[in-house]
Amino acid sequence: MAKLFLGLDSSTQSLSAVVIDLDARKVVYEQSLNFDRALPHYKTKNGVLPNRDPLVKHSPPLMWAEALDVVFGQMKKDGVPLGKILAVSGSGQQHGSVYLNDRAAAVLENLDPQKSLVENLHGVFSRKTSPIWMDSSTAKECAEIRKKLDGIKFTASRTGSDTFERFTGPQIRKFYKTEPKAYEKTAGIALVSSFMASLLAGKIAPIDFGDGAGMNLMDIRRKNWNHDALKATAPSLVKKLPLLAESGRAIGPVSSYFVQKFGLNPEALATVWTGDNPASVIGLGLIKPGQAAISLGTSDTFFGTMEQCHTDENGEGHVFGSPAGGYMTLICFKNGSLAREKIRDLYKISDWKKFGELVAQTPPGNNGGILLPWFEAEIVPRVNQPGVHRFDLDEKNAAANCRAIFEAQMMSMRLHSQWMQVAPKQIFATGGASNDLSLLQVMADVMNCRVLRIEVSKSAALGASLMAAHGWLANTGKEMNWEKLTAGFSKPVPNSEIRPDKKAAKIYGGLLEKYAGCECEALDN
Ligand code: XUL
Repeated sequence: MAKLFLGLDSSTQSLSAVVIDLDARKVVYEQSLNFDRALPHYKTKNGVLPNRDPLVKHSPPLMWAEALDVVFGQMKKDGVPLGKILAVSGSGQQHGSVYLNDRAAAVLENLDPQKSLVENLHGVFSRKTSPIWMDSSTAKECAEIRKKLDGIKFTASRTGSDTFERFTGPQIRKFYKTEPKAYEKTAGIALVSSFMASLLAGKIAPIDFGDGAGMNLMDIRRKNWNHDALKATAPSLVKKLPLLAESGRAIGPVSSYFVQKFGLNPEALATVWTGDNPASVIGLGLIKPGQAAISLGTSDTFFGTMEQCHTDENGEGHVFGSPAGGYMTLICFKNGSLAREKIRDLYKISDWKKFGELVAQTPPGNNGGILLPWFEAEIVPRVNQPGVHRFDLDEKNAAANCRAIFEAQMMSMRLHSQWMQVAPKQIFATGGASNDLSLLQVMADVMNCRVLRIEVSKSAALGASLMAAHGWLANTGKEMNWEKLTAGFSKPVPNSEIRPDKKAAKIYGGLLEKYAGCECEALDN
């Protein structure tokens, strides 16, 4: 009998489902439901509720629950053999939080299949809307918590990250300060991931070590709640938080709601969910320490795996638990594709092919020319005042500026990932701009390691389905190591390997110091 596992990903704009056949090493079903289009009555834009304050970004948790009903209904309609699914896991957009009152636990245990999830959940929230990762309204709370935890270095070494506006702890503190009565009535705080897992399991689900690390509340090394962080955040918080557990671990059989309503296998295991980034790390096959991926998207993201926990003294990068054990890091550079587009448009370059050709026409190291492309306030390094800075670079030279922007982005990644103390052995490149070979050559040369292109559709939901498989195998005494489990699911694009050019790599090794100096100079001004 085929071993089928379901992975769900509740992201900002959509809920996706992936079903894998483990023995055949294949994705056998994929679906995605866009919140704005499928559930317009919530009036969200890109999954977010409108708000007069541009810093406040909330979403309705009922929308996520309704999406689960719709996605299961669609899977049934599409003939997905739900009766044969062995386990379900999932991932959620990180940091977002759901506030439940003291009725929630009982309601979850008795979900009525004659009603919809929305009808069942009526009256279980102590806060109607959920702050999500795009919210940046908690600068004050971040400063307050950071101060109580003795500054950036110690906040990061205890919880894995410095305090960030989107992180759950500062969001909880703001709720406690602005709505103390509603905070008091809150019996349980869930993350998006653990809320969705709770619906599947029919009971309050644990938070996992991956998503838990995005809260500024979990001790990153001991993997339990950090009492100093809890105390610095809000009173009586420990009573409101669920247990912490490994992602993919069995919670119990799925709620009978899904069995009776959609024909889900009554013995299917509901397992602990994680955040979308930790799940993507599994979906991309980043299992071994020293593996890394660079996603060239709207923002550029560097993902890496680490065996030992090292945290960033400067508080720029994040450390989360990896679903495969050990740790993962996430470093987000805001000026990614948007900055590259700005340069493309500035020099009236017709398309990306032409952009790549111009890069290829210029020498590695750009004769020492450096561009700092902070078109927008930057996360890494922290730049509050946007600005574009050129050093030994002629503004009129289009080709040199095309090379300079990508070299700077890669040198910044190399410089600001050094705290991990793991030099990547190979990098998977993904996202729109990874199609361009001249850019990937710069990546390989600056990082001084081989680069392979990888394109995985729905990497978070795929990672979640693999977590479900891992949890089910462990639960049935047939534990399989992660390397074997994920083999064949995320393959690099054939013939896409690019090796560093020794000469070019040497040039960048030398240039890195100059680049760091330019950053310091620009930041000082
Ligand atoms: C990570 C983060 C985002 C969300 C997106 O820290 O905030 O990547 O997880 O869903």
